[in-house]
Amino acid sequence: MTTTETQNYKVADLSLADEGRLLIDWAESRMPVLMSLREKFEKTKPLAGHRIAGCLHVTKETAVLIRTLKAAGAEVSWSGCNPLSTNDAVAAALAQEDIRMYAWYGQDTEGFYWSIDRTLDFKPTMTLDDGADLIFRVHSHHQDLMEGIIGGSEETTTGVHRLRAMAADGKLEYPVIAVNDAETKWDFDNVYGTGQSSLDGILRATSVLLAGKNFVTAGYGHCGKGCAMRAKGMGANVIATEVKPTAALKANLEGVRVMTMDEAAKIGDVFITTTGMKDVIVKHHFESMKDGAIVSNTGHYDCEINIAELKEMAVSSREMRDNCIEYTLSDGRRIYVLAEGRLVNLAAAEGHPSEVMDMSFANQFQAMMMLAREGKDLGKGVHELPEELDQEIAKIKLDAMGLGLDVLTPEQIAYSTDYSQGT
Ligand code: 3DD
Repeated sequence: MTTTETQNYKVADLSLADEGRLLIDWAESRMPVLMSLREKFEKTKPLAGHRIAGCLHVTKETAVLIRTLKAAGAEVSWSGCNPLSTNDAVAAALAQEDIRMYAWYGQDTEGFYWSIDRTLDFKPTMTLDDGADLIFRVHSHHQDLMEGIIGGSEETTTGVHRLRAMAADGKLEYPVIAVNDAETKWDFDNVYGTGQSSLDGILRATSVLLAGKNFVTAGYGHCGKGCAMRAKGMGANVIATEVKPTAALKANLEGVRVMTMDEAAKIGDVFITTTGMKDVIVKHHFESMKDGAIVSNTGHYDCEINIAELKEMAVSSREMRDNCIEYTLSDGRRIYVLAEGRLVNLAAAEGHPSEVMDMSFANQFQAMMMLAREGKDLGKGVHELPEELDQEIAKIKLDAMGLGLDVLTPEQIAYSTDYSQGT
């Protein structure tokens, strides 16, 4: 693949920039919270003097976050956090907007880490991550930059889990804000975003009818629940597999059948893994699957479906459609893998809708502001955003949606702390 490269960017094709600008305009028209933050801070530029290195899926929504960080005064460099999630038109548009952009769809492993390294050339003062690959790269290959870094942020569940493990091991050398743990992120992005975008990816890659199909979600956490909810809405018979008793119980009480993956493998038509765990669908599951079974993943890394074992079992394979490879087994059964087992919502579609990323990225913006204000006072480790921020973000969203809120009267406020009034 030929790319367009200068010292300050490497993208697939700069001539796609016009298309990228249209996509970003579309996203901006549906992200009122971020746009209100941009309007609020573009004059005072509180992030002036800061250099933010980002490693997060390069989508039309991420472009709105990047533009907002820049409008608030920051210098920004960026790489994609997954080899298959970069929208090349958006990357091209950002490369023309004085953003140090190193991202292109279909990167190999070398290109992926080369891109991360380039984003560090301007010696960032803050890092912004989705999956902790950037923070981990700084710790493993660029310790010399640590002194100049005030702190970082982390977008996703898997990344926060990884950073908490690093901190527990005493290996996390600077403060990181867990954006994923903000309610206006996880309870919207992970549920409604993942639910809609994962089905979007499955349908773009297969165009199968979901109604009547046995739809198996491995995991019934926020993401799995979102996928189950949306599949149910499309008329699928939803099945959940779990390792956590309370999650399995919730699935059952919400009308989702619960069984082991060994059992689900025999009857499933469409599978999606949402667990963040490795080897969730493996060889003996493929051996049980029906002819025509479709497997996909929406977890951050591509470790949940053991494709290497499927490749060993298959006697042949062929690419049926974009992001859809057919593996034929020795007895003639065919199994379809979507997006090479990578996150199907971003690799085969456009990720979550702008409306929900609006709140996730408002939290990212506020995390950068918090680091600029008090990062030096935050100790090493994983930190949370202040809870009141959630209500602030949700209120801006509601206002933009024209949805009214009731307000507690003084008497009600007094009542809420008056323990003397019983039945
Ligand atoms: N993620 C999903 N859709 C996205 C989009 N449209 N732009 C950027 C990132 C996007 C990933 C996030 O959901 C992140 O919150 C995660 O992985 O948890």
